[in-house]
Amino acid sequence: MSEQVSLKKAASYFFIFIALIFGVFYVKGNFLGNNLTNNAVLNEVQPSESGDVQIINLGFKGFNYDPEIIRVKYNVPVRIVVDTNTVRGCMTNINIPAFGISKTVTKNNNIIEFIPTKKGTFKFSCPMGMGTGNIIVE
Ligand SMILES: [Cu+2]
Repeated sequence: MSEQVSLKKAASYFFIFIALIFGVFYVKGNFLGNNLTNNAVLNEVQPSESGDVQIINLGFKGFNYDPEIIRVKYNVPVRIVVDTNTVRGCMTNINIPAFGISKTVTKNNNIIEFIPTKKGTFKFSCPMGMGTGNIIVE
């Protein structure tokens, strides 16, 4: 009987622990968001003269960004439209270091734009690297 009680206790401690971790990630995501709002504007680019834009819809699936691999054409503007209904918490802070991007998307500002001026495979991730993927520029 006492064993059952301590099991229940352990389970509830575990649950609180997990809830705290998620809470920290959520707060941290929002905190970073406030700091990076201004930077984000600098990262936005206009479509090329020909009007070509590569539109990628980015969501969240299986504990990671979906798609994890984004294939784009070299030198053609990329517009990543983030589904903030599924991408949440710290995952909303999206970093693409190779192209100088660190932006926290919100419901009303959920677009990341840049021109892939380098060919190769480049990482994108949330601040802690929980969510991560590759942008392949060809
Ligand atoms: Cu994260």
